[in-house]
Amino acid sequence: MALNIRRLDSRDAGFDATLAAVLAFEAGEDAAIDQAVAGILADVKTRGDAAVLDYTRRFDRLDAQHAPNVEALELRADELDRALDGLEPARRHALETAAARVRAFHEKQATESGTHSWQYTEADGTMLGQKVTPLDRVGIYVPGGKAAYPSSVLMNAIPASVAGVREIVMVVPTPGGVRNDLVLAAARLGRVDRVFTIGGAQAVGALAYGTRTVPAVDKIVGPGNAYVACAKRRVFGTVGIDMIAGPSEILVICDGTTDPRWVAMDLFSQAEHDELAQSILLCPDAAYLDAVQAAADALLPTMPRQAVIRASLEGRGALIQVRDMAEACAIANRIAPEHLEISAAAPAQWAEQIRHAGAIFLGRFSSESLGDYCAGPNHVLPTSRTARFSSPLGVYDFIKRSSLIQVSEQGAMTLGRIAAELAYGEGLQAHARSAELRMETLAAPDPAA
Ligand code: HSO
Ligand code: ZN
Repeated sequence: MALNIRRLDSRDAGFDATLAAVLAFEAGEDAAIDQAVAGILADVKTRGDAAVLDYTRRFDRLDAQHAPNVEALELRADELDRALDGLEPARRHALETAAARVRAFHEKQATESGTHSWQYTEADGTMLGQKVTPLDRVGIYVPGGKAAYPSSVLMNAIPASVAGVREIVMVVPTPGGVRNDLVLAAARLGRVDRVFTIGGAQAVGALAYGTRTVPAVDKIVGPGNAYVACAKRRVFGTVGIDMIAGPSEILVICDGTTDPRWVAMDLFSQAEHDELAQSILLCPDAAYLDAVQAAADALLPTMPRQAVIRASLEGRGALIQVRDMAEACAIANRIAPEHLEISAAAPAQWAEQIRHAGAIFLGRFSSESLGDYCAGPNHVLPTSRTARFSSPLGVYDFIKRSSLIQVSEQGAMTLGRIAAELAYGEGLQAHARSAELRMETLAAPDPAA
């Protein structure tokens, strides 16, 4: 059956409203999930290991023999080594190459300003600056089951490791006791320090509050199901969190000269993640949109995940005819997609016009899937139009800054006068006097002189 993908034309009256409706996405907070998560978190906070053990046995179907205590749920370093050594050689080579490329990109990112300390000294000797410190301890959540992506382990662990985080703790549920060796091998290559086979809201709680066995971390990153997302929202403030990612998105802008099968498959590649994923194509050429539709129809039956792809493309996908490439760029800025492919002969001139996108793929050979695995940049990207104000996960998410202020005697006189004046204006006497006491001492004649 042909794919029934929505076809739009930017010249049509009502296009703006239609586009807004296609883009609309409500994360939909579920009150029942929120209540369940609140209970689990409170229980982990008060009962610690005992609660983590109870929920893990229940939700991951483990008996007392396999999960006698939380200590037994921690993997030893040699178990990660064995997972890596046991991989089929081509798989292992691919994972190692991906890890090396992702590390190289993030090492380059770490040389940027913003990830380094700096300071300057004013004429009167006052020094001001910024001191950068990596986080002490980070928790990485890795989903279990079919959504367990080894590539995501690399993408979360490597920037933390490059940033200099002292300890990286990973949690991954093993429902029924089944381990994913590719995930464990990725943890090894990502230089994860400790791995606990726990998951769900109870794992988020354990990382946020700490238990006898699981150390409390300073920030929790990584994707998860609705329970995990809800738990991360709830522990935010006690710990830092990364973004709460929405479904994957791809926007392709094409000048109409790329092989339509390539573009159809690129749309499929994000559609296959999730029924709610969003794949959109913008092109000035109506005949080309027809060709992509035909290619998609021909290719769909060959896809193991065709049901997911169909649901995504028919529910949230669109093939949109635009006036020209410049208009395509303007619409792309409105969509602010997670991934943008500029599949065109001269991509740079169009990329210049893009202001909002998580990752921009230039030229027809830059398929988004290469970015997902091994190009080097991070694949954890802002979704649901948040690229308007946020950035890919990076080294900068695993450091923080402290301000440095060292005031000279001369500075204490000039700054003291300004501070005291403003403090009296705010009615804060102690602030004013704190500055003035120093000024008075400095202004008094030196008895030794
Ligand atoms: N495209 C996903 C990441 C991913 N793709 C993992 C494959 N594996 C992020 O939007
Ligand atoms: Zn992907």
